[in-house]
Amino acid sequence: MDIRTVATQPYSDQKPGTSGLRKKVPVFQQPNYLENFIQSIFNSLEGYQGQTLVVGGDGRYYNRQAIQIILKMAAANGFGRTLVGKGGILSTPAASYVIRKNNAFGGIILSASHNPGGPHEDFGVKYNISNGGPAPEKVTDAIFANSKTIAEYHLLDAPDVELDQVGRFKLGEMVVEVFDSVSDYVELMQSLFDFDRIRQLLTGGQFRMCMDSLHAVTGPYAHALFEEVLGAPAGTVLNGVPLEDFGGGHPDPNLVYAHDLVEIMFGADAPDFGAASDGDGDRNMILGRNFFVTPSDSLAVLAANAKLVPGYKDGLAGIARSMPTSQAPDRVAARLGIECYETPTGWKFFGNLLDAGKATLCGEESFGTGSNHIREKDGLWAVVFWLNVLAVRQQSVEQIVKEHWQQFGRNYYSRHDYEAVDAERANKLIEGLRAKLPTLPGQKLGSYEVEYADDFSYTDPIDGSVSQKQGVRIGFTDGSRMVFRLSGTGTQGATLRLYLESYEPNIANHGLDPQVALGEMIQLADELAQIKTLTGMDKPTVIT
Ligand code: G16
Repeated sequence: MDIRTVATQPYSDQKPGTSGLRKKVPVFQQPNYLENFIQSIFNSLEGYQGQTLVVGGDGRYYNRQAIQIILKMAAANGFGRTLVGKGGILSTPAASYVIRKNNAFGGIILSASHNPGGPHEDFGVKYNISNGGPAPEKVTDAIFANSKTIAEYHLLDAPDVELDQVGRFKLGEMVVEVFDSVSDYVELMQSLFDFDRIRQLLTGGQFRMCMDSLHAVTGPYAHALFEEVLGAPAGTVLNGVPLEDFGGGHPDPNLVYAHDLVEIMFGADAPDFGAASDGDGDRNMILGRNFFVTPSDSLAVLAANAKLVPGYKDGLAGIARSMPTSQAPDRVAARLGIECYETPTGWKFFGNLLDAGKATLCGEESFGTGSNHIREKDGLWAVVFWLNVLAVRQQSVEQIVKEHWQQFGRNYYSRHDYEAVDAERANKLIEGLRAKLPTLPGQKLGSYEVEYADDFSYTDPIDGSVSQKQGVRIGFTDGSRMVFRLSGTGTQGATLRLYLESYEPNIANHGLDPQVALGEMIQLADELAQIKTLTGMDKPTVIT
């Protein structure tokens, strides 16, 4: 078999975003586009000769074709072994675990996460390092730099690998192991949670749950975990067959896109517990009967109840949350006497804190929760964590969250997304805000007084690396905040995200709709940033 060196021209748009390179499928299908990016990844790495690479994706359209190309390129570039999920499928958390468990050099995960899939929808490529987590900025910067000067790539001329059969194959000098990651993942969950107690809850006849896999990657994992191992009745997992186009849906676990589940959980005779996860299985949404748990509250509740769960019974080293996530977890950390770290948006920023043992639980407002068991957020892990807490406390989701608010106060929270905005207008909006920042502190805005106004900058406490311009934040003297930033995961125009938060210590005021509680802030944000005028939109496209 021959290694072929192919001459190529650089593309100028291969800068990885918040979580890898995400583009429409036809962009990836341009001649040499995927190959350039993969070779740029390899070119930015050192010392991988003979080492192991993990490869898999969320099963979306173009997953299989991309995997064949990546395997042939890995073989031509000198990797010794690749571990590939059966059928090309690996959830992002499972990939992180497999990298760690096998001491792999790294992994390539193919996913555009919660974005739709299909011939004209989204695809993505992300490189994870040996700790199992997304590559930090210094690596993604190097990949981008390589992509701008690339002149050739290497590919093995060989027939396609059989992806649907578990086994060991040779591709040139490289060994390809196709394996099924479901049992590994179930074992990992078993090592952290009290499966006996959860099984009692799920088989006791009193408690019903519903898990919506949105026709994405978690289907096989969820069937095995909830129905086969934990004893929940067949049919507990909805939309559990991964499809290349996610059944035409938007595999994003929020109140807008997980509408089947929302109808069930807010309908008559609703189950006690509902959950959904996203395209690649790292996000989660938690619902009780007629009750939505915001991701920020979910992190805070899990942290406050961690001692009830075997894997975390010895306490937490610290908590970490992304900057736009609400400050509810900070209150729990303060009560527990541990640190709460505030990082930029992007799971990659948690990696160093987890590796250094500074944080045990991490979470983001964008429906991501996870822990030091791997280096990615983990949708099903969050669901099992909640089940463990429910099994021990024998209360409803709503009771648990409301008691939490009684103890810690309620952080009202909402995110307003304005999707597919003209990129120039979106940048103008952010630039306009940046220009106003120096004048804001001390100013009265409605009934609020600005305490600070800045563009978030983060210095990693472990390696000292600095990440600037991570979101415009305006903090008020009563602890309320508004944050503006542009998404780094979209593939069409720009997405403006407005994050709003206010703190309410008084139990008597805990029953408001967040849009009402945050009403004045929403108004102020529009006046300050001229959102309606500059986006040309009357209202957000998605509110979570
Ligand atoms: C990715 C990142 C998350 C981030 C989210 C939203 O999640 O891993 O850390 O919070 O994108 O990012 P943005 O606001 O820039 O769109 P996922 O699930 O898409 O991989």
